[in-house]
Amino acid sequence: MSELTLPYDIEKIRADFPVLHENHHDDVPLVYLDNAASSQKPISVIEGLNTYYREYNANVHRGIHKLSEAATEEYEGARKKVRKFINAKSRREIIFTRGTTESINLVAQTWGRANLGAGDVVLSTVMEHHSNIVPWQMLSMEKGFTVKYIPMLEDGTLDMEAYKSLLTENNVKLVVVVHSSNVLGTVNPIAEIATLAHEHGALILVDGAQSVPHMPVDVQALDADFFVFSGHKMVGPTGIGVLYGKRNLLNAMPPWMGGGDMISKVTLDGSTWNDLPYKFEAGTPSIAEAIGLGFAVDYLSGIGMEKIHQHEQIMTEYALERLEEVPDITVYGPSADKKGAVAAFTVEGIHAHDVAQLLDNHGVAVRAGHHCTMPLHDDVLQVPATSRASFYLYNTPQEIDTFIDALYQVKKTFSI
Ligand code: 7TS
Repeated sequence: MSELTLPYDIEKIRADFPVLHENHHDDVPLVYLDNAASSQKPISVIEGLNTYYREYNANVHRGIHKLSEAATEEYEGARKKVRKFINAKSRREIIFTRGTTESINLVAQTWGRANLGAGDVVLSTVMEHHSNIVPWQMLSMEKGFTVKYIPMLEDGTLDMEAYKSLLTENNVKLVVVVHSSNVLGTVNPIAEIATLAHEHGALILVDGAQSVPHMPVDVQALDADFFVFSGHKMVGPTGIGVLYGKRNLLNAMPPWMGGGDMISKVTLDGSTWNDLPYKFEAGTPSIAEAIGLGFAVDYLSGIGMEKIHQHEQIMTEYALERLEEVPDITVYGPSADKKGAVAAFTVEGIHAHDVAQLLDNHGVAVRAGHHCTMPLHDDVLQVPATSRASFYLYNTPQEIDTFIDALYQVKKTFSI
């Protein structure tokens, strides 16, 4: 383990995250391996929120007073930071939402409602998070289109041949696909999936909830029509997320929620809509949270997404190697070189929830359950639940050792 060379000074990074140094279990330190659910926050983000509330809290786009101007400047500044971070062409293509789930529902309720009908197909995958299945199922019940699913190969990757056939055989209007799976870690070949979708006249929506926090993302290089993600998984606050959309598509879409800020003119007989991005940001937005997301982007960019990705690859490879040593363990998903920073596993004879519960006694925080991917668990993995360790920029090889030691203790408790 000590031979592992990390791309940055890990102790310096860890010093930025106060919660990692809190005493949660009296005598054992916290080993936080539930990053796919939500990440921890650095001081710069926590202080950024604090400073906003203490020094320039006001509504945005409304006041002509100094405080409102300061809040608006930071809020719009965050939008510019996000634009640069994912290489969108214009800040107008960055819509602030509450998170990935809301971003997908927005596209379903606006683009979907306007463009999908009987005879059409929305193509999803069996490895999607529920948030990229259920909104399409809900809309399909109303509009009469069909939701179909790209199957997977044995190695945990998407079946690209089946994808091509599904595109050829159906009137596919939209492909909705996760960039990096929150359970298997599979990183899907988005650029290739997008090219094929476009060749067949379909658009593509990419769920980047597990990619934007962990690797460099360039929405133009991927040629994604819509790309969505959440702030809280990328060292930012909860309650803020992003919908990126190509400008011509967003311009043509009707608004979703009506109210303040999203209008150009309101009369008692009808209304007209504001320009992008405000057309999709009705009401007072999550101001502090957007500003906090801006600080999160600054923090990640300051380290460099390439380096963060490199660090996580080292962690994932090491974790998989150590998990392999432990008898009676099944790890799901592709090999480390094709995988994000996730290891979902089961221990023979012990329920996934018991594994997580007992690991917690050793200070090791993992998640157990179906991780909002019931079809993946039921139809592909054929287990009701998995335990999942997921890594981020502040995790260390020593923490993986602690996790593995704790796993041996769990097995001992069950005499396995
Ligand atoms: N898509 C993926 C791939 C996700 O991993 C998640 C959250 C979402 C969408 C939804 O994001 P939200 O911010 O709108 O909730 N995934 C998880 C998880 O794996 N454990 O807890 C939340």
